[in-house]
Amino acid sequence: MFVDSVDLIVKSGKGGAGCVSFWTEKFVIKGGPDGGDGGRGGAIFFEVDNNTDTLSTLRGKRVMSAEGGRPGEGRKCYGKKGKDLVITVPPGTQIVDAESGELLLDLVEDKTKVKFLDGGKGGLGNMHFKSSTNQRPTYAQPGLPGVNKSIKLEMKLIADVGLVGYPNVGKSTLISILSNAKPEVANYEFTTLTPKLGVVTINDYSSFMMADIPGIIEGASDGRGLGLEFLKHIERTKTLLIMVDISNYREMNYQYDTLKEELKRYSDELSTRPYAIAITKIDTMPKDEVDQKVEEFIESLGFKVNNELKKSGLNSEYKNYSFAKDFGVDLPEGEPRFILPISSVALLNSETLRFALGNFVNE
Ligand SMILES: Nc1nc2c(ncn2[C@@H]2O[C@H](COP(=O)(O)OP(=O)(O)OP(=O)(O)O)[C@@H](O)[C@H]2O)c(=O)[nH]1
Ligand SMILES: [Mg+2]
Repeated sequence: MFVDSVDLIVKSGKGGAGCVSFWTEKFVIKGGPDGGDGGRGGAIFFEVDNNTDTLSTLRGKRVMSAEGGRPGEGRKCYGKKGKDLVITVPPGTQIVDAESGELLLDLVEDKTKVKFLDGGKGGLGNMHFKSSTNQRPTYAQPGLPGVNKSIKLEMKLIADVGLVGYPNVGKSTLISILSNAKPEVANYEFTTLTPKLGVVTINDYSSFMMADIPGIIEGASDGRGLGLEFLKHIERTKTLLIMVDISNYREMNYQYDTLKEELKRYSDELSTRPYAIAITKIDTMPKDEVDQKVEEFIESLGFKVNNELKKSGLNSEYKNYSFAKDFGVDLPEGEPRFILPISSVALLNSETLRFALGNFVNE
């Protein structure tokens, strides 16, 4: 199962107690105080590591504590500091206060290491309490307690492109031909139950991350299907590739409209995320029919097809419908970056899509 939320109690270490001790030596009758300080308790750190991709290693752990500091000793010896506890998490992990729900840390960048809880301070030994009125203090400070905190760790996927579409439209098939990911592909709905990341290589120097996400259906923002679980995952993708299936029993306009609607109902921010559209499975009908359907679809959305561009189409066999930005004009709000008919089985326009997405995410 894909673990994306874990409850934990973390405890930083208690400080070691200060020591009460007096100097003893042959011929020294009443030596002064020489009790050393206790060591500081271990702190709790979080560290982001790209090589972990789930929170599953933390699953089942209820409490994680750092070591306490050692008590001070005589002869002015300090107690040893408690060992820090470093908790490794994948990028995209948020640490939320379990009681208040407040967001405490948002860990995104690889290698980030943040101190979350300080260890308790060690107590001062009695050597600090000598004064003219009290030359033999029998008092030393206790160490301060560590801090306990109930937290919730939540992981959200980070990807450059998130694949958004109804179940069975070919999302997993697309990621399997463009990237190194090998997700399960099958001819039924909800094959994909957990998101998968894949690296799409453009050339030796450039690549981007694509996320295959479970299918979304109408009502997802109310929790239908995999619902909110799903929407939570795409929140962290930089761009969206909305995939509509030309051969599906659901009309293309219906698929597109509900997808946009669900995104919008989930959050305003998601609905304004830059996006492009892929029309999938165009191998299932003759080319003329594909062209006609695609053009009808585009016009029904109120986007203007530019005939010049339509023909040039990035040397693709099927037309690439590029929009205003290619002329250096600002993209009108809500307009897709491009609309590209594809087939992942017959490999139509799949390389065109690879490069078009590459340009898109690098903008
Ligand atoms: N003819 C044709 N079939 C395709 C194409 N892409 C995918 N399929 C088929 O469509 C079915 C569903 O493909 P998946 O890639 O599993 O679809 P999905 O969108 O990941 O589905 P869920 O994980 O259920 O949301 C499979 O039987 C695929 O072989 C395509 O370009 N052409
Ligand atoms: Mg799938």
